[in-house]
Amino acid sequence: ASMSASAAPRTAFVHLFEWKWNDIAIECEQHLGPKGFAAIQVSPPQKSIDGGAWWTRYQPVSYAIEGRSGSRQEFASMVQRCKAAGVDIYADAVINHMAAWSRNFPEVPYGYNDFHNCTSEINYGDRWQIQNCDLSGLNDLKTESEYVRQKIADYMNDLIGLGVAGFRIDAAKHIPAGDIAAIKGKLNGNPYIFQEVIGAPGEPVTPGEYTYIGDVTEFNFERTINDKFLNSGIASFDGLGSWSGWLGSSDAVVFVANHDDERHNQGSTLTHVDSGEHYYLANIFMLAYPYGYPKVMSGYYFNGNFDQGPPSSGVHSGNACGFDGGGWVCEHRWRGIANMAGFRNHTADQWRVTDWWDNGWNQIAFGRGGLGFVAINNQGDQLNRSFQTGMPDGEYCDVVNAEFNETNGTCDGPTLFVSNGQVNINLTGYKAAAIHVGAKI
Ligand code: LM2
Ligand code: CA
Repeated sequence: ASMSASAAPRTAFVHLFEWKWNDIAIECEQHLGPKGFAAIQVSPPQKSIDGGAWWTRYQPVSYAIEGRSGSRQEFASMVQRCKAAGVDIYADAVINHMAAWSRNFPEVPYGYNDFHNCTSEINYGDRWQIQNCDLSGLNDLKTESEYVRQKIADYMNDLIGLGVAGFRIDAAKHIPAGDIAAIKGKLNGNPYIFQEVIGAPGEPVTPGEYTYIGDVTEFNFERTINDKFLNSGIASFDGLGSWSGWLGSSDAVVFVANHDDERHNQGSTLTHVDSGEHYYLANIFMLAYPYGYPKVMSGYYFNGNFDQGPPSSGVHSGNACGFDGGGWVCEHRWRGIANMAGFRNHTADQWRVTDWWDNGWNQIAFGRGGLGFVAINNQGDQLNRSFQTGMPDGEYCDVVNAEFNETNGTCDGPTLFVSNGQVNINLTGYKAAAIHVGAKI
């Protein structure tokens, strides 16, 4: 991606779940580009079964680029407008399966022999079943076949031709790593790839099998961030990144919630629905901490109906974000989340934690090698103390609680002073503060 006003790399991306292509284009220009986000994961762009539920998009019927989010032309225009704003597009590639109807998709075409024929319920203790049987009744493609691989690659190359920079490989655990590698070998250019592999204790197919192809989702992060923010205390994040059983930082895509778990795993996933300030603070933590490539979930309200599709009109076409009274949650625009993308970009050169402090429970603070400093108070008590930051002395905009104007170097809200490397931070319950060298007054 190109550089923002201040030349910093881009290090975080957003899932604009079910957003329309035209709305995404505007969002790139007005928000995501200026805030320094690297990319957007967009909903599956291929033609799907009809119906109002969100999950129809995970039931492909052909590889034509058309559907609820808009036309092929609108998709192409979005990709170009986002690119011009410095934001890449990652397409969600549903390539393990087709829709749950008869094994016949004339528009591709795929016929009976292009599919496996195991229709029994998957036993997750059995590698062969995980990768060859129908996932939730969805027709499982013979990804070992040269013909199927070429059809999938043709689809992905079509997207690459429209300017798509990367892919989420949906249900990657259900595709042998070697098959994904073979498909990748047919792709034009060198797209970014991250694979959705839900690691689980005792299962034979592991996330680590896929890292030689591209990045992999690290579900330990999602589970652990939930447990620590809600139960065991965020002080115990000390050392994250060196824990055994986790992917290496440079292989991991991390997230507080994803579109599945915010619906189906409330209670073991922090969500906008039921986690209140913990969800916000967890996103700030994810963006501050040097582990993995973070993805911010940005969805819509669904009022207890887990199947509910998106609002019929988008944020820029008749609806609005929740904080403006609309149906879209717009987490990526919550100030502390939006501005922590800049924090991560401006601290990327110091990929380490320094000056870690915690109170043994739910208050933490840490630095990023003198380029930034963050404090997170995940309990009701006040946090008021002085911290060593290693940062140059001066006045900084608190980017969780104020907007920094890069053009004229001003801050429209609270600032923090670093003096002799020390900063005093005073937070009431469930608040955070952060400063970085890109927002120095
Ligand atoms: C994924 N990752 O591996 C996606 O993140 C997830 O959202 C997809 O499931 C899944 N894999 C398949 O691509 C969703 C949704 C399911 C839904 C499927 C297919 O979570 O509930 O299944 O998409 O649309 C639906 C019904 C299910 C039914 C199935 C087939 O909910 O009850 O199973 O369709 O008709 C008989
Ligand atoms: Ca499969």
